[in-house]
Amino acid sequence: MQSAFPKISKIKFEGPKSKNPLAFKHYNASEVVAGKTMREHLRFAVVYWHTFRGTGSDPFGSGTMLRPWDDGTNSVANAQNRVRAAFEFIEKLGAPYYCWHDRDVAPEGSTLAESNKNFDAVAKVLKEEQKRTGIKLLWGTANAFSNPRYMHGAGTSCNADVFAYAAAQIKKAMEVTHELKGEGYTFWGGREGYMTLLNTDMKRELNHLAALLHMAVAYKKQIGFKGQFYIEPKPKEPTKHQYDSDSAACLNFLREHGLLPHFKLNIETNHATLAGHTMQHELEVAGAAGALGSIDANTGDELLGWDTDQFPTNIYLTTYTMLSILKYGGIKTGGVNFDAKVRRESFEPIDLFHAHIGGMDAFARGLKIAAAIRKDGRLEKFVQQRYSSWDSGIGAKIESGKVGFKELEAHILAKGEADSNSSGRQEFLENLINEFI
Ligand code: XUL
Ligand code: CO
Repeated sequence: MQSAFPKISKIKFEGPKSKNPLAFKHYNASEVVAGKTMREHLRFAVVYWHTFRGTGSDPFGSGTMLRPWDDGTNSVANAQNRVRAAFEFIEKLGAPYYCWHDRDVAPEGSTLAESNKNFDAVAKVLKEEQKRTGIKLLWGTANAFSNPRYMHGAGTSCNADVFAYAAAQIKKAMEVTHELKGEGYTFWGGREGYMTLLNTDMKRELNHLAALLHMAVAYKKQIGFKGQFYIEPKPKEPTKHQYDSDSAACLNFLREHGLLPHFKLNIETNHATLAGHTMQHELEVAGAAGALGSIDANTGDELLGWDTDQFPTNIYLTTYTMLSILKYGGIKTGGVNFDAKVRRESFEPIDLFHAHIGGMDAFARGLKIAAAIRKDGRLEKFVQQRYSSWDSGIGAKIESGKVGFKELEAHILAKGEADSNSSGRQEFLENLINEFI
């Protein structure tokens, strides 16, 4: 196959002074920050769906993307060629990982058997290319939302046969993930939610979703797949209400159904903001529960209320993201996965490079800044000090469960009034962050 990106060579680190749009200014894979290389900290991944299957279509117009390596057909041969173009891109970019949905990489057939056959034929090329380049699969997933059969949901469909189809599809996607030595497997409940409660038996749907995930846990054990399972929160779009709406809702669902030991969360920025939260809020909720697994790195647009999946370039966003990630011990099994797409107007192949280079540099800066803030220690010390009333005296007694209402009443009756409060110093702390940006 001809080169898909003939004019572009391997993207190098040239440092902050470089004016080369095809060079990293901050992401220096081998540079050590806070005890690990940037490559090890960030574990960047390229998504197959937006980057190699995104057409640029929107509800008002058709595709715009120029992808010379793609013949536009739904053939297996075209899908196999596309794999080679994808690996050329990921290799030139220098990202160590990629992620896919089953239906991104291989065309869906007219029967499940035909789809599985197509998938195997493309997986063979994925395996060859992984071997040739050393690029690894961060996670795989099944697209159980695009096909019209999933109109009412997959695991939460009112149609039991559709549930069975989803199970069969997930089974195959897990097998291929395992075969390609994937390091994880993600569940995003694309249509696991409702459009109206008038036609919905929510309790039954949630129980079915839990049953599907339990089956996946059991099958994982059967085939000896050791990768991490992730569940990806999103509050709405395509449905009005998705059951996996945010970190807290996912954790509650997993806990209620005895699934928590088997899952971590894959937190996506634009999903966090759609849920009315910040990315950092979602990371903290997951981190506090020991369930921070991976991130889908992107950003929304302040003025648009939907999942615009833009590449992250905001240094505050990446700094706060990395502050929380470092606080919880860094990314372990997951990665920084660019679930992001170039704008419809950015239709040339080179735009894919600009987008990813920008995202990787923004995260490298976020990492360096967050590490510097942690090394400086003032922020952490401030927070420790803020809670110091809990380190001894009555606070320590409450935390250790040694006192109840009666003892606390006696404590306050003896004092007459609580000790005075200290300022929260939000502005001081915001200025402190700005010292590092
Ligand atoms: C959709 C989304 C998905 C998941 C994988 O908003 O984020 O692409 O990441 O299914
Ligand atoms: Co995502």
